[in-house]
Order: sequence, then structure tokens, then C-alpha cells
Amino acid sequence: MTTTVFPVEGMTCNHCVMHVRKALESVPGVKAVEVSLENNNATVTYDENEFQFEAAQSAVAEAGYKLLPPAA
Ligand SMILES: [Cu+2]
Repeated sequence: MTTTVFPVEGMTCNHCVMHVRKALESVPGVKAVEVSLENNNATVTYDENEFQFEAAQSAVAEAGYKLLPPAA
């Protein structure tokens, strides 16, 4: 299991937080999601054998937001 913090662009309120959380929870391999409006990021715990960043990114894009690769 791996936990990674991904920056998220486009969130303005708690509604956005909920949309991003639901989008990420639907991604294969994701076990836990915590989204912060204050920090504009999502902390995702996932099974690294199953999880793909591209899948997470498109799920979040479909919800109307932008998921970025983790900061180095
Ligand atoms: Cu909002």
C-alpha cells in the first residue's frame, strides 16, 4: 500500500472536495482518500499494483477538476 499527496486544481468549496473525493474513490486500487480544500490536494492511499495515475487523473477531470502528479 502506498500513500501519495496529489495537487488538485480547481476546487473552490466543500462541494468540490466531495466531487474530487468521490471521483478518486471510484478509481481501481484506491483504498482511502482525503481531500483538502485548504491545501488544494488529495491524499490517496492505494494498492500500487492496481492504481494508475492516468485513471485517477481522468476520473478527476471528468468531475471537472485537475489532478497533478505528486510534487517531487
Ligand atoms: Cu465547489
